[in-house]
Amino acid sequence: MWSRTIKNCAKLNNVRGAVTLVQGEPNGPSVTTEIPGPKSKKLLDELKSIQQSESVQMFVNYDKSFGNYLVDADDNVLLDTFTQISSVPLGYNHPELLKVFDDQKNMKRLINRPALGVFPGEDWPRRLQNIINEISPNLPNITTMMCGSCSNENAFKNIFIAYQRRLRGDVDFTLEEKTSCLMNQPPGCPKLSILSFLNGFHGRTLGSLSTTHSKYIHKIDVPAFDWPVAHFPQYKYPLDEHERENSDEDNKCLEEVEDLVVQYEKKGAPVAGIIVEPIQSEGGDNEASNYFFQGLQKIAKKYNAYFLIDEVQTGGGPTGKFWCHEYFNLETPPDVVTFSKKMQLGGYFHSSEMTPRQPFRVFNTWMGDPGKLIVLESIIRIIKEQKLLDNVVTTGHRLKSGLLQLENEFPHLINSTRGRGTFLAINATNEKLRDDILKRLKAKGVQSGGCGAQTIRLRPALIFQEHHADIFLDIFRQVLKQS
Ligand code: PSZ
Repeated sequence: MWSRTIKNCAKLNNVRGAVTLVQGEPNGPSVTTEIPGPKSKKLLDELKSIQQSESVQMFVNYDKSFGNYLVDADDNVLLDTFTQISSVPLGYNHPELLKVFDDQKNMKRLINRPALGVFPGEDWPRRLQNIINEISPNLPNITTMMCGSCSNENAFKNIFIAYQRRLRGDVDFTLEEKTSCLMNQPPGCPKLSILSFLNGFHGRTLGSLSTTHSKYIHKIDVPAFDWPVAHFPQYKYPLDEHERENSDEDNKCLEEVEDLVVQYEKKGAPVAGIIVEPIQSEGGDNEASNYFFQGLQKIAKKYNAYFLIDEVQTGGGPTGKFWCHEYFNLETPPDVVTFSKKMQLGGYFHSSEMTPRQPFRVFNTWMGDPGKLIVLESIIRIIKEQKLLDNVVTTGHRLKSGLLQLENEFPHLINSTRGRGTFLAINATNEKLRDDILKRLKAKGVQSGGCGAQTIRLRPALIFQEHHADIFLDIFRQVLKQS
């Protein structure tokens, strides 16, 4: 079946005449068992005896998966519009990435994983500088980490450290600070806070979890910091028909942010930082206007709070710009931009002011991974060579206009198409219908994902082209017709 679909694919590309970004992809999805199929179910039983695995949807054959197509253990071929929770930039087994570790020098960077904070390789400064030159959102410094949560977590620490230094000046810590911090007490452990938004998601480690407010199951039973939580704008769609209400909504949310900042200052837990996603992803693909983000940055500046934009899910190109916040026309870069997912390793870009003055304050054993950074270098090269951001914009137009068309055809089932590039979403009229649609899309060979209460989200790879969009839209229409 596999070789047959590959042959068909070559024919299809000739017929359409489109430039194919990855040669040899399957022609389209093909599903021959229920999903999970018998092999996946057997593997699931095995895994269940070892660990909690209720979240597993299927087992994947990572040898056969290719381009935009995921092949499961039962040889079902699925068009992947979800890409491992938005973390696969160039699809599966990209031929150029497969070559990366043929190079023995690269292989040595992979197998000799250093404690980067103490024994970085001789090539490390050059490699980091290249990454900054290639993709930094106008911020001169980078701190590498492992995952999205630990990037935010360490960025918070970095913000608190910088905030306190600004208050204290460049003088030594007092004896009282040094002794009180060992007992988790002020003044060594000051009462500072990070302001975040309802429906935001910034990770699951203890600090980042205090800024995550999407689902109760992520948080329940776990102690949280008493940090301020503001409402994120909830827009009415289509945007051009609700301009006044949506702009009122922006102002209401901005006022609340400012009120909370003042309130927490009075309460003795000043806001040292504001964290926000450019598009709230886990919380339902909620977008906000440039005006809102500009206003947020103004408030941050007015009250000396650092402005952190979490690009863990939006970063790396899926919105059509490398960083989604490039759309916002901010008057200066944010103070911190965190990343992970499509970037392969975690970390954050930041201003020089944020760099701690003493060693070992933002630190851990690995602090990132040179092996992953080398993969990222190739990813960035391919994004540029193949103009993949242009592809995202082109495919995004096709997908978005297709979704709007479907909204018109099935207004009783779906509404509120939104998003940028191929980072798109649409609401079902209720949660049950949404779950049902996702299930039936999968049965017809489309792997997609949900977020928020009733949203279907699209997170394809940057190599998702118009012909993939057409396959998706066609199957989506079939599913809606049967609803
Ligand atoms: O259920 C989960 O733990 C999920 S599902 C999707 C994510 C996590 N996304 C992770 C994420 C994110 O989308 C944003 C905007 N910020 C931080 C994170 C945390 O990244 P990880 O999962 O790498 O720790």
